Amino acid sequence: MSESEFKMDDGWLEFHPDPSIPEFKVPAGAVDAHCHVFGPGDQFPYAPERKYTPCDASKDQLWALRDHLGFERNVIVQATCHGADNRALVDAIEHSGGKARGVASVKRDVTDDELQALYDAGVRGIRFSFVKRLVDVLPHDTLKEVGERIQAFGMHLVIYVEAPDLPELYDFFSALPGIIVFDHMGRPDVSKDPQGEEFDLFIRMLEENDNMWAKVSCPDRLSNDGPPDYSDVVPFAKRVVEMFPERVLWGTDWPHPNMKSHMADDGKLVDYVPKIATTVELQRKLLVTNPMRLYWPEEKN
Ligand code: 0GY
Repeated sequence: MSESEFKMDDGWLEFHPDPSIPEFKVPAGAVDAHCHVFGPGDQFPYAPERKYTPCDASKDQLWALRDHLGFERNVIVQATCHGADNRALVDAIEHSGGKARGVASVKRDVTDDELQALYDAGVRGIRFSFVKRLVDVLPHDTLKEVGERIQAFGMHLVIYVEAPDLPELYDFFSALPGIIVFDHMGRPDVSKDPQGEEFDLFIRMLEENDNMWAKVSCPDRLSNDGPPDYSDVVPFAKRVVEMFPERVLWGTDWPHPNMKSHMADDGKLVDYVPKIATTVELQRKLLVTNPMRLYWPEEKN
């Protein structure tokens, strides 16, 4: 199918209709630790404040992709297009047969009962976006307050931020409690040097804060070289995987919301994994041990 055939009216692309079967066989028990469900919009409406409208992407389509790629579990992450309405996310987790857990978004006035209900449904993380094009207000105060409160629930923070904004947020993030997961390695500009000043700051933050984790996901969002190799992103992700093998996660990002440049073939994204995690041991940590430790800690593996 050509790109134009699955391009939506507003320019955002729909997910790949026919992803390839990956050549890389993921280890048994692998977790796709960053993916989404969207809508369906007539059942679970998109947030009025959203900055883009995604294509509907149902839980059943996500389970089909999981099986197609050889994964066993999913961590479903709330994206900004659903705002703090986590109903689609919770519905998916509750219908996953225990094979999915979640990362939700909440407002500052979330009650303890609501946090407990999210936990009981399978939510283990709360996400905050500092990506300016996606939110109306940067959530410093909410993050600080909610970040403290979720510790008692056994939940962790997930932060979406872009590299140019890290210098001014470095001290703020470093003072936050508990585990903090950074989406997509803090979105480095991969036209820069992977050993250069900008990415060094992200690396230094993880070195200085052993409560911080990174998702080495989304080469398709970061790459200028593009598919199928995403070769310009490889040295960035490889560096993180090798320096912090116990604190990295990976996910497809299906259905790749808000993408206009190209739509990733999810099978080829899986084939990217052995380029950044080059040994069986690193692959197992990235895809199994680490996400299980964070999202299913009660299951020893
Ligand atoms: C974007 C939009 C989002 C991205 C993600 O996981 C993601 O990459 O959710 C969002 O949160 O709405 O343009 O990066």
